[in-house]
Amino acid sequence: MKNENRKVVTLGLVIRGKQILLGMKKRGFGKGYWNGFGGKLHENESLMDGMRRELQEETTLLMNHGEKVAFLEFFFESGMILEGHVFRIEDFSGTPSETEEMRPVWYSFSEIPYHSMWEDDIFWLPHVLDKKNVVAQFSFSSDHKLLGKNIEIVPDKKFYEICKK
Ligand code: 6OG
Repeated sequence: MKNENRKVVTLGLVIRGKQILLGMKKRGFGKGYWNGFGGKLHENESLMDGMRRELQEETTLLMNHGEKVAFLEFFFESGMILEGHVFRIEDFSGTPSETEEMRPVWYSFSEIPYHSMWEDDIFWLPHVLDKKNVVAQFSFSSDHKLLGKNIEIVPDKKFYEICKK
């Protein structure tokens, strides 16, 4: 049975050498946090198409190729579950521009502003930047405090099997 509380979201990490493009979220869920780019899928949209659309809407960049690198589940006290599909995007065209939703800024890997990001990020993002695949679950209170976590670094083959499902 389809769980109406479960929503599928994309999260794109745009990477250029040892720098990552983060966006300051200007409105909506996660406002005031630096994050990757992405959002909920439209009906009948594939993950890849949703990722491409959100990246363009939020930064004006065109994604030429993206690789799935993490599968994250966020459980909220309200009962809402976000299923996050994380993409590493190194092949893109254009120059990032500020949009209504996001203000994009390049950060070097050593200067990522974890103190102004969702609390889960520090537990999985460093692994992904280190080219590992991550499968993780995080639970959050209604005021967005991290309550619990389970993080697994998964070898390529097993990750591929998980992603195929
Ligand atoms: P819209 O509501 O803008 O999509 N997102 C999270 N990202 C991280 N790193 N941690 C979380 O911890 C998150 N919860 C949501 C997924 C929301 C965007 O925010 C991401 C989407 O890219 C709870 O459609």
